[in-house]
Amino acid sequence: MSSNPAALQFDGTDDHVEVPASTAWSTVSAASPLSASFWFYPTRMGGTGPDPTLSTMLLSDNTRADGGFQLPDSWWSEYYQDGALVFMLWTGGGTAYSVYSQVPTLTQWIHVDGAYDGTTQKLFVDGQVVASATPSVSLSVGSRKVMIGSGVCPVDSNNYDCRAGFFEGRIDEIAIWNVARTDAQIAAGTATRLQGSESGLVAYWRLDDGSGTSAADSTGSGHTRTLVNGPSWTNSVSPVQ
Ligand SMILES: [Ca+2]
Repeated sequence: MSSNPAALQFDGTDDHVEVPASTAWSTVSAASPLSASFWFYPTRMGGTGPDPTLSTMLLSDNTRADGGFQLPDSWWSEYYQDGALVFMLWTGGGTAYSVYSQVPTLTQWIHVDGAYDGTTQKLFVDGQVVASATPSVSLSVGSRKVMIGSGVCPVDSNNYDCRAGFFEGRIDEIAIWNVARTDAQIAAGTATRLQGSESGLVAYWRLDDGSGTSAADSTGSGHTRTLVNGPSWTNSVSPVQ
């Protein structure tokens, strides 16, 4: 078997992936840093649905459905129709902290990593810092799903549990960490396959399954993902070794 036999292809119409809610990635603060990384291969800028200007690639979602909470509490990365790549932290009170960079390149694998250590929020492209800011952010409300390849949209003011902003292209090798990885670790790791047992790695989807409608979490933590509306398996994969 190839060292990286498969990735997922999204049609930009309705394909996405959902991971059941977990507290593993729902607290982000100085005491609980966040880093989330993946490879993406866009074939269109922007998305579809209520807001066609953007597509969401990785989202820890606030559906606002739990206990009537209206505190937005999420983080995500988006790809806009103008080629802007964004890593955002959305806090209670409706404040969104974003760092972004222009990545207007289609049909090419791009590695993205968003990290927040409680002090500095950084966006990395291909292992290098391309944008940073120093917001004071603390996110911690309940547990959250993770969505891959779509964002959310409002059903009503208390419920954002619908899907929009679908990504068109390929995604591979998604990792979520609850430790502050250093710039050097991120720079060194973009093309290196993780073991799954690294300290602080809370979820890791290699997307190597290659068939079926679910994808395994290689950390052993059991965050199995469900493919919705038919993302397809492809052997056109990211360059991890
Ligand atoms: Ca893969």
